[in-house]
Amino acid sequence: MSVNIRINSPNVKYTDAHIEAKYSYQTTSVHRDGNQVTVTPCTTEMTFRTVRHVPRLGVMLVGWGGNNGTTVTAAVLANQQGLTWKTKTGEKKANYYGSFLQASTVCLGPGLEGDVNVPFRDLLPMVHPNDIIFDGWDISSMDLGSAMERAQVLDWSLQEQLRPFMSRLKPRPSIYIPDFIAANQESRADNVIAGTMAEKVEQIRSDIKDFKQSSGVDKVIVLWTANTERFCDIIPGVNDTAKNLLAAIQTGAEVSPSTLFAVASILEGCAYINGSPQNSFVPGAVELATQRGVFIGGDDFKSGQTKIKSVLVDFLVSAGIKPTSIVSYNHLGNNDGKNLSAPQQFRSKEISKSNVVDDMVQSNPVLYRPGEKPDHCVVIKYVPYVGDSKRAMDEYTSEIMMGGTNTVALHNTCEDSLLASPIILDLVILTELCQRVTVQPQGEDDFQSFHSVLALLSFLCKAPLVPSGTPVVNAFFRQRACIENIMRGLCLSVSCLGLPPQNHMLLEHKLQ
Ligand code: NAI
Ligand code: DG6
Repeated sequence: MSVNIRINSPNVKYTDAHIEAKYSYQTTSVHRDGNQVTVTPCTTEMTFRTVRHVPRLGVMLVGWGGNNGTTVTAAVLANQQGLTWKTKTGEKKANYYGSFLQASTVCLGPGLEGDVNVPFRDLLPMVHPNDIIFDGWDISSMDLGSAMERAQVLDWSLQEQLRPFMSRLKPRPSIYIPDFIAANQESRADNVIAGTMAEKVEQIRSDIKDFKQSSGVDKVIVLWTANTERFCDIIPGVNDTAKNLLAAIQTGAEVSPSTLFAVASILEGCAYINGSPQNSFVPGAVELATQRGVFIGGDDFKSGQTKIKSVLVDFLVSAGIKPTSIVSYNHLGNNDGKNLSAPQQFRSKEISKSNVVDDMVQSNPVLYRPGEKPDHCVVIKYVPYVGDSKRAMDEYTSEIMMGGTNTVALHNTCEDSLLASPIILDLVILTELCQRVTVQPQGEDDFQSFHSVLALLSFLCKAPLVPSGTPVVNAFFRQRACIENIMRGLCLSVSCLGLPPQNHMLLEHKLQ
């Protein structure tokens, strides 16, 4: 059941078309001169405007026939139909657990009977996942009913109910350049677009147009959940600027499939999100998105081990404990694990899994000297038998008081695709919401959008893509607070909703 929130404040205005919230953005400017630190509070007045009309959203998945692609599509169909199914532990009902928008709450403040918590999804008008229409591409031609069976993620009795609907869905042919993914994927590639690189991009653009027209959706977001590619080199003259990248596509120079999809989406005005670790967003792609005012976001879904890491290391460092070694071991047996068993594709994943503690470490010069970092080792092994049920084992060793050692060991077993699917939904729904938000700083005539590089998605990504020169935040609760406070302002009146950020001071309970 959804909750209807209306803000009772002169700072928030509701019109038929918009919610407008006046917001006082309070920050501090800090100047350091040797041991002297001067902190100056600053307030910037601004108006947030959110379009209230929620469009019909179409999502095109690259890698639609994979474990994530089939699982997220099946989950939405099951939720739409309110399906239930029997398992050996009892009856289960379709839900959206794991989606912070659908299944987590925000505290609005104290009511007569204690704190009032509402679902995140009810803060502002947002697309409901049940209303998303899916389409997509895959280099494997298998229909989604059979691909769901191949994935071995969902319970069999649920698959039986979904198969008639899933089997009607067929991935469009895709761009296959064998050099970018593991050689062990070749046998899947029976559904590929022929022609030159430029023709392939044109085909993807025409697929987007076709989907938009045939489905009747108002807007389309494209999301890469296909195999992890190897990193590509940043080559001056090839992919360093938008102009060079577009020229390289015409001449057939080396451009990865994921970058070709990014270019096609941007040229169609569709936001593009990268759920895998590779550097699809070469500088030329970022420039193209910025020039065209199209959102891009990524990289690599932050679903399990890394999510815990972005909580645990923040906890240790914030508690004044010094992590000195982090060893993260994984084994899994799905097709993602098979692809990652090749060295270059593993290297892409290793990079995105390894940089996630940097901001937390750098925030504490009491514990770490400049440039000092914990040892950080990431291992991934392919073990077919365990399928999508990934095992992640982590050992965190830290220095505590007076030379003591504190070791924390974790073991996590979980269906990887059931963690990634709700993140896919959050990514596209949050991106769509951001497309309806504009901000007018006081004294300026125009409302402006968020930056094309949509850093707000960082919470959902292992290696957050941020505008050049801006800080990367990995710490989980800082990332979540960023989204929550912007949404509170948008609607409540200190950010999007116009409400002040949640400060957790509870002073009303602490005074005589
Ligand atoms: P999967 O291997 O089951 O699915 C990938 C699909 O992409 C396959 O069906 C494959 O045929 C297809 N494909 C490969 N190249 C393609 C191309 N150029 N165009 C269209 N389709 C193409 O993998 P899964 O488990 O669905 O994961 C997908 C991606 O998400 C992987 O890169 C993985 O590393 C990443 N990821 C997964 C997480 C999870 O928890 N499941 C978390 C973080 C990232
Ligand atoms: C092995 O770790 C396979 C990977 O695709 C991961 O399962 C995926 O990136 C999720 O990683 P994490 O660290 O968020 O659990």
